[in-house]
Amino acid sequence: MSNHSFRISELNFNRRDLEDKQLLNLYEALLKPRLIEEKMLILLRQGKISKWFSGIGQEAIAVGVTQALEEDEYILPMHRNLGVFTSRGVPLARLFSQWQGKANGFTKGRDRSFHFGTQQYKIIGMISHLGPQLGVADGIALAHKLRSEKKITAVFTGEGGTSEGDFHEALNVASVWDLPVFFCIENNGYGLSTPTSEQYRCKNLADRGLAYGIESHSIDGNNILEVFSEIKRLATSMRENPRPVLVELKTFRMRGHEEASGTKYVPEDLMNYWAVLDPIENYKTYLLEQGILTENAHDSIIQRINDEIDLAYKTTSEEPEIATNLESELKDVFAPFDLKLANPENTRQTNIRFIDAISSALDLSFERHQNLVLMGQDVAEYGGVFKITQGFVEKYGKERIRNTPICESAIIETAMGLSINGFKAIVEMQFADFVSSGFNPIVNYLAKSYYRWGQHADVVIRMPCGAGVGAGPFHSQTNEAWFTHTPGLKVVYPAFPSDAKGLLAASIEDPNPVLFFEHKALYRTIYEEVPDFYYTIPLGKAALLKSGSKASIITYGAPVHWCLELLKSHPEWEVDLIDLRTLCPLDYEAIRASVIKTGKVLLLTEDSSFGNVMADISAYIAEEYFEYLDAPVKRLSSLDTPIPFAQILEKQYLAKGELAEALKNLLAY
Ligand SMILES: Cc1ncc(C[n+]2csc(CCOP(=O)(O)OP(=O)(O)O)c2C)c(N)n1
Repeated sequence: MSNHSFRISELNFNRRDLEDKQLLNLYEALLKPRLIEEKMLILLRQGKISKWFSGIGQEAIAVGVTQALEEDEYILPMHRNLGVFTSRGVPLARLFSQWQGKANGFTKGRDRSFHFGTQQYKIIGMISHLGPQLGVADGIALAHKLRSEKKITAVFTGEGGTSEGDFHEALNVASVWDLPVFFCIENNGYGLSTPTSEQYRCKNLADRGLAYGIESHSIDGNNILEVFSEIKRLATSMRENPRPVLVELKTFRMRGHEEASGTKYVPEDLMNYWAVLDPIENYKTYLLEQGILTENAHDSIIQRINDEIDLAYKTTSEEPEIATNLESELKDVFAPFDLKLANPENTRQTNIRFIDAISSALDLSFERHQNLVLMGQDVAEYGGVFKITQGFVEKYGKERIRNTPICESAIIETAMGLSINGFKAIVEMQFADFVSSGFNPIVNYLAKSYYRWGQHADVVIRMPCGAGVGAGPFHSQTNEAWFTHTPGLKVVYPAFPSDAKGLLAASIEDPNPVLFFEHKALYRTIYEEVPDFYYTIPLGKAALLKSGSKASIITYGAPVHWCLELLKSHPEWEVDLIDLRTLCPLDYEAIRASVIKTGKVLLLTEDSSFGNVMADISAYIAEEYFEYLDAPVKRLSSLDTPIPFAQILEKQYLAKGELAEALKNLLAY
């Protein structure tokens, strides 16, 4: 026998103070997902649905937890938790349409199975990566807490998912912030083919709670009355005394990981052992023995549920295939947003640094958006490593200016959860380089959420970036191209204080996820007259800084200043200098107009060469405006090496040293 060591020798049902009607309701709630699954297995064999992750034998967990929560409390289920959806009363026809990729589903055919959320039913579905929703639950719970609402949030993970970093980060954040999150580990013995012995080495996963300072409990996951009563008891106490609780619900996966993969690797005796512990059969026997249920009543419940299933299935079958619409496919990558331009009458200006402009945009945005929260390492009393948020705690309080543990993933997920539950969030990366530790939720959760099921991600991630400061490979990167490649993210990269202020304010207003790049070398070197008041600059508009007819330099960020410096000593080089300011959306019109005018283009970036943003702009110009060109499109980027530390090496790395020569050659071509 595998070491799925916990064993439930028998199911002892204890009704406590539950009335007959409640006991029967729980029974019916258990039966529903089972009967739907039986239907799905038939349809799967007939090739009418694509994939199925069975929860047969595990229903007591999803049903028990959902029934124990208030209807307006969020639940974040996993792929086997059909019982969450049925217990919340999600119409079956919509579920079936979802699984068949039809329009009446929840994702317009854009995602499959349980990969969707619905605010209407307060269910926030998973993404395939399993772990990220644990941190999202933190954010949802934080939003409740900030509004002083006595609500808890329940989130599921399998025991396999507990090996992911997201699990540990999410538990830790919930612990240090006392967030009322129910972390429910559904331990079903196997993660795909991997038994628990190869997944973790603690005796019970519940024991992990201790390491995070979190109360934890083990629950017999096949016993609906245990699950329901324990969760209800704990939920009541968590609402009064907000804190996370970890529960390990022990059960077994009775079918393959998904239907096609089978269960050959599961020892037969283990399967047999669990088969007799079926949560529905045993509960039925209990109800019959207690005289609460009769066989006749049982048959009529089955009939009623099956009728509902058949009717819903008929509705879905008659629904046509989804109609394709290119326009809406492209449009739905971003939540609609109409920036109301703010341009104050009073144009008093002060000469300030780039860094002050960022600080001012944040400050004014905090005044303007009462639901705005900032999270980052050392951003509170310490003011952030660049001191951009100095004094903010005194002004806006610790609840809105939040120091975080070092856990980029969970904090970005928390930001997503805040957005789901009505807040706006800013996450400060201490250095843009560290965003790699939060990459997954950005590119998979935040970027795809609106397209998948219409949930915007009102999150700005601030990215202090860039080289030229002698900081070596891990504090110098300009990693915008990691994100411009991913549909669903906006990417902003200002070069001047006034732009930084207006674009940051606009990014915060925008309900979509924005990566906001702030070049560290500009922070304290670039000054400008900047309006004192709140104003916005729309994303997606480049700035023409110099106008000339001989060539176009298209660039952004620190290289804008390299160009200005160079052109100062070469007034005879009459060029268009375009500062893109925003990389997504990109101002194609500004590029077009300049290329047509000059016929020669230099595309300049600080980033290393292969696959940077300019590679695409180059391809765009070559494809669309070839006949206007008087020279090959010239790209100038930094070396394809990591960024070296020693100043002399860094200087050699940066494209700046090649700029004068490259421009001279282009003009002479
Ligand atoms: C990050 C990531 N790695 C691998 C997978 C592939 N995968 C999907 S489900 C799964 C097993 C999950 O096991 P567990 O969390 O115990 O949940 P269960 O399927 O047993 O309910 C694996 C390996 C994935 N979806 N995401």
